Amino acid sequence: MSIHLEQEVADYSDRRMRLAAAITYYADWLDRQHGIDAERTLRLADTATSLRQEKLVVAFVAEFSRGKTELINALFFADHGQRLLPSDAGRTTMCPTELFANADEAPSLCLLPIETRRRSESLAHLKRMPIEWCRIALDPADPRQLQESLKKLTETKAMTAVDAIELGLWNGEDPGERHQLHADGTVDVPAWRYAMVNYPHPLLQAGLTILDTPGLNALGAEPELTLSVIPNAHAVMFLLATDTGVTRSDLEIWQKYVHRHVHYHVAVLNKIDMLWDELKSDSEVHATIERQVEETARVLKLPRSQVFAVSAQKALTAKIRGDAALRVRSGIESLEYLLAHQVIPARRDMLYHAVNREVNALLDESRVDMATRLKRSSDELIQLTQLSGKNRELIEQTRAALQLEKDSYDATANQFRVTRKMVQAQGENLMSHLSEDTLDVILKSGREAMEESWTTRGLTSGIRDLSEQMSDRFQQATRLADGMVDALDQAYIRFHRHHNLPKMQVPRLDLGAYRNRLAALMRETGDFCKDPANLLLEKRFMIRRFYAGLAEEARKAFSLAKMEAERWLRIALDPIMTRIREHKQYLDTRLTSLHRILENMGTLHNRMAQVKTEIGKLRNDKVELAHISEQFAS
Ligand SMILES: Nc1nc2c(ncn2[C@@H]2O[C@H](COP(=O)(O)OP(=O)(O)O)[C@@H](O)[C@H]2O)c(=O)[nH]1
Ligand SMILES: [Mg+2]
Repeated sequence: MSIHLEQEVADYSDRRMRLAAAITYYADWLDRQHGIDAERTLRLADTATSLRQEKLVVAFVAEFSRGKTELINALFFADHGQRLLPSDAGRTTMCPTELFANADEAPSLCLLPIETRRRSESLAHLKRMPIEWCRIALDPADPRQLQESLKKLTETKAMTAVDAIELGLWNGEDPGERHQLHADGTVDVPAWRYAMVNYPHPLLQAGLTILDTPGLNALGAEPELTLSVIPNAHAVMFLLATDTGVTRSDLEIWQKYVHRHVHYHVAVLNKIDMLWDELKSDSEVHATIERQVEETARVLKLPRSQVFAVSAQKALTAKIRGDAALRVRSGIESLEYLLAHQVIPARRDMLYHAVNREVNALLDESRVDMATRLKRSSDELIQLTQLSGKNRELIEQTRAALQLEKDSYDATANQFRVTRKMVQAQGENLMSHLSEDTLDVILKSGREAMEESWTTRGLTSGIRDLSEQMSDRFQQATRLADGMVDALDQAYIRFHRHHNLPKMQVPRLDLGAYRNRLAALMRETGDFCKDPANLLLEKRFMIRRFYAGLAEEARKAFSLAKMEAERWLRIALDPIMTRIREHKQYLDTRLTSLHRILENMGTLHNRMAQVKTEIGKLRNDKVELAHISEQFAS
C-alpha cells in the first residue's frame, strides 16, 4: 500500500478525532456556564459524535470483469501478500460488497441471500435485520481462512429461468444472455444479493468504506445502489478495460450511474498490460496506450486528466513482490496520488469547513455572552464603588431607578410571551408538514397512481405529482420558519434596544439539502420510468421494488428534514428564553443587594467583594474560551 494513501487516511482520521475532541471540550465549557446552553451543548455533542463516526466512501463501478475487485486488492489490500478479495480468472465477485471496519462487532462476512429480492423491503431495511443474513466469522490472523471465506462472494446457484427473469437476474430476450440457459431450464445466478465485510484493516479503521459492485445487471436490479449508495459515495471510480474498449453497456453504466455523480468521479482504463508488447519499443507502447486514453476521454466527454491508465493486476504483483519498476509501469501510483491528495483532502476540508462554520457561529455568541456578563458585573462594581460612603438617600434613588428599569423589562418580557406562543403554535404547524403521517399519505397516493397507470406517461406524471407534493411540504415548512425568524428577530431587537441584551441572530431553517436530495431522487425515478425495459409486464415487481427503495429514501430525507426542523425550533427559541431569564435574574440580584445595603450599609463591601470574585471567574472563563477558539482557527 502506498505510503501517501496510508498517511492521508490516517491524517484524515486524526484531524476528525482532534476536531471532535475540541468540540467536546467546548461543549464542556458551555455546560459549566450555569448550564444555560443545554441545547447547544447537545448539538455540539451530536456534531462530535457524527465526526467520530464519519466514513469516507469510495465506490468502484463498472461492467462485469473490468477489474474492479483486482484494483481494490491492488490499491488497498496488497499488504496481504495475496488477493484478499477473489478476482483471479474465472472467479469474480458476484454481488455488491461493502468493506468497512466496525470495532463494535467481531470481524465477519455477512451475506444476504439472492431470494430476498422477491420481497419488497428495501436493502436499508434488511440491513437492520441480522436474521436475514448468513454470517461467517473472519479470522484476520489466518489469511487462508480469510481468503477461503471471501470466496463465498463468487458463489452462484442454479435457478429456473422463470424465477431468474422475475428477479431481474436474466433476460432471455437478450441474444447475449440467451446462451446461459441450461438444458434443464435453469440459469446460473449469483447466490448472494449483497455482502458486508467487517474487517479490521488500518485504512478501513481510519474511516474508509469501499464499495465493490458487479456489472450492469446488478446495478439495474438493485435500486438502492442507484438511488442512495452510489450517489452518497464521496468518490466513484469507473473502470474500463483495454481489451474491450468502451462498449455499449460500459457507456450505459457511465451515463446512468456515474456521470451525474456530483462528487469525484474518474475513469480508470485498466489492463494496460495487455498492450505491453515486447516486440514494440516503450515509446510505441506508450503511444498506443495514450491513444486509447484519449479515445476514452473523448467518448466519456471527460478531460484527459480524469482518465487513468493502469494495470491493476501488475500493480498487485509489483506490490506483493516489492518490484518498484513494475509498480511504476502499472500506473497505480497516479491513482493512489489522486485518492491521497485530492479525494481525501477534499472530503476532509469540506467536513472541516462545515464543522468550523457551525462552531464559529456558536463561539461568536459565547464571546458576546461573556462580554455582556463582564460588562454587567463591572457596571455593578462601578456603581457600588460610587455608592460607598454615600448617604442612604442616594442609594434609595439608585434602587428606585433600578426598580423602574426592572418594571419596564418585565413588561417587555410579558410582551414576548405573546410572540413565544405564536412561534410555538407555528412550530407545531411546521412539524405537521414534515410528519410521517403526511409522508405516508403522499407515498400511498403515489403508489396507487403508479399501480393504476401502467404507461410511461402515467408513471411519469405520477412521479411528478409525488415530487411536487413533497417539495411543496418542504417549501411550506421553510416559509413558516421564515415567518418565525422574523418575529423572533423583532423581539431580539426590542430586548437589545431597550434593555441592552446582546444582539443575536436567529439562524434560518435551511431544508435546501433535503429538497435537493428529493429532486435528485425524482430525477433518478424519472429515468427509471422512461426506460422501456422497466415497463414490461413481467417486471412490475421491479417497479414495486424500485418504489419501495424510493419510499425508503424519501422517508430518510423527510426524517432528516424533520430532525433538522426540530433542532432548529429549539435553537431559535431556547437561546432567547435563557437570555431573557438570565437578565431578569441579574436585575433581581442587583435589586436584592441594594435592599440589603439599605437595611445594613455594611453589606455594601461584602457585595463588592462578591462581584469582584465573579469578575475574576468570568475573566478566567474568557481566557479559556479564547484558548478553545484557537483550536478551531486554522
Ligand atoms: N491482464 C489483466 N487482467 C486483469 C487486470 N485486472 C483484472 N484482470 C483480470 O480480469 C478478470 C476480472 O477481474 P475482476 O477484478 O474480478 O473484475 P470485476 O468483475 O470488475 O471485479 C480477472 O480474471 C482478472 O484477473 C489487469 O490489470 N490486467
Ligand atoms: Mg468483482
